[in-house]
Amino acid sequence: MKRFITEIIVSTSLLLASSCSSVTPSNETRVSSSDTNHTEHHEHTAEQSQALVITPKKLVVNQPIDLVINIQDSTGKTIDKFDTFQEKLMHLIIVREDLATFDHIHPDYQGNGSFKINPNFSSSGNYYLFSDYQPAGQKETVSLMQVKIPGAIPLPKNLEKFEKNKVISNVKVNFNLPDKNIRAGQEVSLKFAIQDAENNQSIKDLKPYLGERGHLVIIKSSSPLTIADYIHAHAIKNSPDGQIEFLTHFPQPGTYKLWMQFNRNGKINTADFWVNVG
Ligand SMILES: [Cu+2]
Repeated sequence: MKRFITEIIVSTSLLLASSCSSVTPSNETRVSSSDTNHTEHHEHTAEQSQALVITPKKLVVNQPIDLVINIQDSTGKTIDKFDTFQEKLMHLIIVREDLATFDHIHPDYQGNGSFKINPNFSSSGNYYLFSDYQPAGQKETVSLMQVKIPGAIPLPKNLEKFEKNKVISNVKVNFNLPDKNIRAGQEVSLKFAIQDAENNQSIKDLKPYLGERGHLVIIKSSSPLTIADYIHAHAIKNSPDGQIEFLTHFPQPGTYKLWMQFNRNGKINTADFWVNVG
């Protein structure tokens, strides 16, 4: 274990409880300033948990890196029992700070509050790890961790486009916004129509992915990223065939990136989009 050091320790809040956590000292002002639209969901609990990521000393690009995530309560005591939700014990979203990269992985539970992953970071930069888990008998919790991969940060290849149609693995995803002007705090329905890219026929044989028709992760473009920037929307049951629909709200004005994932013939596809929220 000598080669492991604790890279960064970050505390957490319960999901949607965006203002009751401190992240790293440098993040504190952001966190406390971003809670206005969350008050209706706000829940405090004494049993806050935190996630620590343990990394090797040497972090290099384009090589699988062994990371250990330890879950503890606010006093540092190990939390070792978790409830399964959406078919897994932990859902982990890894993004680079500029939201140019996205990974959704399910860490292996080793017991004793410890999860293991082996991600590959394709470039230098600051990466944020949003871990989503449910301590036994408690609520779904999101913990934020950070890993810095040293080295030169590549310039963005091209500016992001606000396209509403993407073709992924021969599947065309059409993103239908309810309104051109989305407002912060309003409930909005986000619809994704799924078509065969060759004949534009609606695809009606999507398989469930983690128990739902699709999964949608939304993160507000911010620096640094905080837990308050993370939204995990759930698909609506019984939406029409060939369509994946989510009900959510954007807490604050800003620019958000959306990653919508779905299962076609056993392959998970990810379509990403940007939206402006006023
Ligand atoms: Cu997941």
